[in-house]
Amino acid sequence: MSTIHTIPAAHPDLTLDPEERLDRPALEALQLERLQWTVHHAYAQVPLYTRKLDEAGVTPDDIRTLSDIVKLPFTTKEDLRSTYPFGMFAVPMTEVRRIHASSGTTGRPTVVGYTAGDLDRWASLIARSLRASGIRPGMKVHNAYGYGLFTGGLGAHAGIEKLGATAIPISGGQTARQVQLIVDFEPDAILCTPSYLLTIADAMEEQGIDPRSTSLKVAVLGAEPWTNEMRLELERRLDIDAVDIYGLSEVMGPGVGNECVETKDGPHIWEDHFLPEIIGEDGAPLPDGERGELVFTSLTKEAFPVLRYRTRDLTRLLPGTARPGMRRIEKITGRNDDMIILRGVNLFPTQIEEIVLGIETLTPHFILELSKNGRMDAMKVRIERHPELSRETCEAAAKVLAQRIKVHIGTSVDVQLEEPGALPRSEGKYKRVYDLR
Ligand code: DLL
Repeated sequence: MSTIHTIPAAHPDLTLDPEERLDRPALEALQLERLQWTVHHAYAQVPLYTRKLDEAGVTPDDIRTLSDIVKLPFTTKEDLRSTYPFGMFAVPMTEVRRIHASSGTTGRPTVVGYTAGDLDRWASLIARSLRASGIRPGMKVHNAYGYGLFTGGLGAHAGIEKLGATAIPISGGQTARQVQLIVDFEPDAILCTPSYLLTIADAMEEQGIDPRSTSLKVAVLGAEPWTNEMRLELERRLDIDAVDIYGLSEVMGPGVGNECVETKDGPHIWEDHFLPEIIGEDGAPLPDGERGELVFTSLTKEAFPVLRYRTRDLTRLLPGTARPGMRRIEKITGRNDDMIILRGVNLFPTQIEEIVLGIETLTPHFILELSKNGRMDAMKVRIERHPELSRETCEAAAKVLAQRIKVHIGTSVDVQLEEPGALPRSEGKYKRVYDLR
């Protein structure tokens, strides 16, 4: 690699990776070198990429600058499914040290693989992410992401150890036990989905433990969309810093990007390993700052390189702040797949979350039910009433919710109050929407 031009560290007390201090020109030079390697590697080793590039009339040598990336065809979830299980692997199976798979709620799971080098880079990126979140060597980390084929548990685990922190590999579920171990082991940090942290906080209260009184100082939350309102709610209830970790199995797993605790302004993408783009609905690239679908090209992956993978996550690219050389994404509040179209109005569940959390007399426990009312689509917000407030206060709060949804989103919904504890609790990725149509 050419000379590293470093920019001053935002926080001189932190030992950052040298790449985290690269200025934009140096980072882009590194990206180009790695992009060219990746395209050659994918084209030579993965028949689907050979075919797609041939069909598009592009050869790896056509990638001379970073902007040449637009010449490459997109890769979709369907492409990955069509090669199930191992057709996208770019190294012999004997070189694959680990396999993960996406949940596959809609069809076949997507299977991904990692070489020893991939696993090492992944662990380093998790270590970088945890450090950006405020976790330091020597701290104890309660890892409640699910262990198994899901990338969350084992992915985060390796990074905790790599950082020099202590991993507590509890995995997801058994909430009462989670609370017990938080009390007994006194971890400094917790890793889980934001909805599961809410479940844990409730369970603490049920056991008579003040969630603000525990040893926890930091939560590194991701794997599902969540809002800044939810961040404030969790920070207030648990007296912690809540930081956003982003990633997806197809591109690596957790740690594709992470927020910095000092700014909490959306995940910085670790651009030395992943090249992000934003595209419009027609697939045309959009400039930084404009909202659209996030697309990634991996830059260092050996076993499972991806070229212009369409994530279906909606966000925009913003300039770096705490790591000035690396761009950020705006906090992801929706996926293409989550969008609800209700009588011509597009809405995302996180928009409802934002409104719910803005009304103090409501609880954050709600689900959305979609049904048909004659030929019209209808949506019901089922929300648990506040256990300590009177019926009248809760009913008034439900009315305010319906009004605010009407004003801010532009659609009428029914709000139905439920008894405390009536709705399912999260144990990982929360299922918020029930489509009964
Ligand atoms: O959820 C990887 C992960 C594990 C990320 C633990 C963070 C923490 P998948 O199961 O493949 O991988 O799901 C990926 O989850 O495309 C987003 O839609 C969503 N997602 C992940 N992180 C965030 C986040 C893991 N921080 C899909 N904010 C992605 C919003 C997120 N959505």
